[in-house]
Amino acid sequence: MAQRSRLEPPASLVDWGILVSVTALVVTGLVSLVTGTAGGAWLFVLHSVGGLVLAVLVGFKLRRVRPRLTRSSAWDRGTPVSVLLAALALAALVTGVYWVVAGLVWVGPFTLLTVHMLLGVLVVPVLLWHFRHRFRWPRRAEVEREGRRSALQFGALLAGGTVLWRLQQALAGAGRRFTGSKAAGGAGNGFPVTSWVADDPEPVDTDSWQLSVGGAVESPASYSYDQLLDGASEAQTAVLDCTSGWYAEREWQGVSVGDLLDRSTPASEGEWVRFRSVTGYKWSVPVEEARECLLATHVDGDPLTHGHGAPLRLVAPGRRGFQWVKWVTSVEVTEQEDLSQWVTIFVSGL
Ligand SMILES: Nc1nc2c(c(=O)[nH]1)N[C@H]1C(S)=C(S)[C@@H](COP(=O)(O)O)O[C@H]1N2
Ligand SMILES: [Mo]
Repeated sequence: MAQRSRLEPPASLVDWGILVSVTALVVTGLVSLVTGTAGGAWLFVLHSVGGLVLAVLVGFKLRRVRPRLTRSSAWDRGTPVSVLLAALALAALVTGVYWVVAGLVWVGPFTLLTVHMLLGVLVVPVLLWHFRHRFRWPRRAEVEREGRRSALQFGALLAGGTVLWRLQQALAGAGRRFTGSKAAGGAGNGFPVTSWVADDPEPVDTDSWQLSVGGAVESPASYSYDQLLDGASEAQTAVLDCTSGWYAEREWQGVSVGDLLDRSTPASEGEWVRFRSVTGYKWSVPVEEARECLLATHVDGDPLTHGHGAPLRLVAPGRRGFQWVKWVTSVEVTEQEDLSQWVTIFVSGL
């Protein structure tokens, strides 16, 4: 067996360290997708530091299991699963680190960050499958004998990861938001057109299109594009920050959702506002927050292009891009949050 370095915890604790860091990475990674305000910046830091810690632990682990992998006589039924898991985890780590260093890299229609996300999510079922073959509780004797020393080793790893993260911030952090997103496009409509999965409708005919305001309101209403433009116009500067890793700070012009709601008088039990696209794509926002949102017809003074959601798109400051519904055709006040939105965003347009 290879000599263990001073910084290396015993085998079973390396494995448990890997489990803890993978769990932290999956949870922070997923929650970061719905985090758009600076109060959640620590999540992104934790995710970066966790990734660096995992890289070191995986290094220890690979060194340990290499003899078992390279000798075919040592293979068993669990080995292919282990190899698949190692490949996925390494690919997730490499894409994550490369994303941090290189920024907006496109892989066909996807950004490298989206690829990283898919790899990271795939790790979960393969890890559970790996457990069916290899799961073991930590050996008690090992914990008693080396627990204190291991705690120090894990502490050193965390500290090392944090220093590396600070260094990376100083070297490659410029031009990035706390979400890691990089600025894309210059002004106006010049930023990437993105749909979450399959939404790609025909251009909406502005002459026949209508916006309906309904649900739990006293006076439902319906507006043509011209009627909307005639109403009170409002402008807001806000950042569209897509979870695929880019952002666009723009001035958006359109109608205030608060004004629209006032004109229809929401019922007192209305707690949520659901914005629905012509494609079925939808998202709900608490009514007080929705009042501060904008339904934009224009960006930087230019009419929205079709790809960006013409004739009307939601501008929801502090929320991630996927919640900025494009091609909006209905605004409904509801009593409850519409949780089916989590399915709809994946299947609308299919
Ligand atoms: N109807 C609809 N709205 C949508 C989407 C979609 O797929 N369908 N994609 C969302 C995503 S993931 C992002 S990042 C933004 C992108 O807006 P853009 O294409 O104008 O850049 O729109 C959001 N609104
Ligand atoms: Mo997005």
